[in-house]
Amino acid sequence: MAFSRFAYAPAPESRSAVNIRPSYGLFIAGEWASPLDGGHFKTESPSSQEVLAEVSSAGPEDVDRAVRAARRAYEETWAPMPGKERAKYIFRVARLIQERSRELAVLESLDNGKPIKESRDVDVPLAAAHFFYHAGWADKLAYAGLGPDPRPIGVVGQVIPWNFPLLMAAWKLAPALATGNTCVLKPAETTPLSALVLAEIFEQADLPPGVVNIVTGDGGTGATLVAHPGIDKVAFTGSTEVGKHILGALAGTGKRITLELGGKAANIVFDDAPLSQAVEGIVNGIFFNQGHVCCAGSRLLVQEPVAEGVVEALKRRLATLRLGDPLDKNTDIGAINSPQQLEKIRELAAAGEAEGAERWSPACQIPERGYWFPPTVFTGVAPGQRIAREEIFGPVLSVLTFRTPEEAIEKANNTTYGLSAGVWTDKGSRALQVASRLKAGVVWANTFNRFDPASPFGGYRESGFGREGGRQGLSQYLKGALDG
Ligand code: TAP
Repeated sequence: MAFSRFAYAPAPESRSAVNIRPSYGLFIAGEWASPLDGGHFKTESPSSQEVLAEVSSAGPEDVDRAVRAARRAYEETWAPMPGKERAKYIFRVARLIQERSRELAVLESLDNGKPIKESRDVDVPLAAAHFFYHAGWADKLAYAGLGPDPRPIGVVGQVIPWNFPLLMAAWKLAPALATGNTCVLKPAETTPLSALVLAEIFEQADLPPGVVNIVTGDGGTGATLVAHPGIDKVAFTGSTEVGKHILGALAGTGKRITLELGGKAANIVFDDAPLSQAVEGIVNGIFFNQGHVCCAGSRLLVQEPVAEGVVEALKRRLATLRLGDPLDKNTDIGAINSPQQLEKIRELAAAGEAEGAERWSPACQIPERGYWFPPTVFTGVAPGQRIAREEIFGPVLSVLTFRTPEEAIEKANNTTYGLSAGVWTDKGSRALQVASRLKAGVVWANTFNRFDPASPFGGYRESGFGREGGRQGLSQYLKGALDG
């Protein structure tokens, strides 16, 4: 499915690395359980629409069983266990993720639609890195600057989205486990498989029963989980809309909550930037993972003198990207995760055209089956247009221009979100000065979309609150010395 000048021979990763079961139960108290009052649903591959497996949907009784199992494990096993013993389990999980990395990468690309080179080189290694990093903290919490006697919060309900299914599970589970909490995790309905293989890994690692429970299902299962009275803390990653709803539903319950929500990041390119490097950064910022990235650089702010050249170079680069089979090692752009998401991207792109922005995509062949959207660039975008304000969560870039640093900062901050931003300039002082005035949780300088478990990640304003990663992330799962 190439649309570049060069034709690459197909180089598909073998599916033989995965052994998908025809059906999966719920993972509760260390066992695979059939739903008591839920049902079943099918998960399909977005690139081929092939049904991959039947998955259980947890009803209220199932969620209750999972929360009770987590409570028992919390009280009897996990919280009383010395940190150095917990560390051994978490370390083992990290090693097993590495051992099963090929299988996990293929599975993630099948279920999510993302290119294998991303699942293989980004999602899976970073997931292992999160477990390794947090294994290291488990016996050192008293030295993390979080008070002399930091204690776990209890049972945590965790709800995650479909864009980085395994990685988001790792972001949630690793710090919670390191700090002595037990978990009930709900993966997204369209991408449950890697979390279920993670459950197999917990079995392999002999993680005590009930320490992690995985309840698959739709948004209703998520709502039941976060509302369950046996949950002490909710950690949610997903859309701002659902995040606001959860925040409202939890008001007055005394439950702790962290929300990692949407974004509309500005990627700011100054005229002194290394431009070819910046073009790579722009491509990585928005077209990586089909733009299914909360911190995607979906607004390009480029300084006027170089705007035309940057856009031309960007278009030339986009014309070389390959869209198609996610399992092909040469694929750059995979499938859109679901028909609903494809519809949302189409609707917003049509709104961009209707509002007068100029739309461009490289010539490309769209596969007949599956859900696809070509990389798309809008130029002549005005700050008030929907494509400049709303999160598209797809491979769509809105280009705006600026004259002065002041104007760039004002335009970058002109959003209800505040998750991430990027600055491209030759001057270190300018990068630091601009970064300090951007209202975003993460600011990358001369790079974009870089992640490290030691680096805290999270947002401001409608992008949520709380941090994941680093000691800041640990603190979200601990009762500090000050709050008893
Ligand atoms: P959502 O529709 O919000 O879904 C996220 C998760 O919440 C899914 O597991 C979903 O289940 C579940 N859910 C839906 N309604 C719920 C409810 N009322 N109560 C509890 N749980 C509920 O988001 P999405 O479309 O999957 O993910 C895309 C969004 O996530 C984007 O806005 C993106 O920016 C954001 N995101 C943010 C970050 C960070 S770190 N800030 C990282 C990744 C993604 P179903 O899947 O079954 O609907």
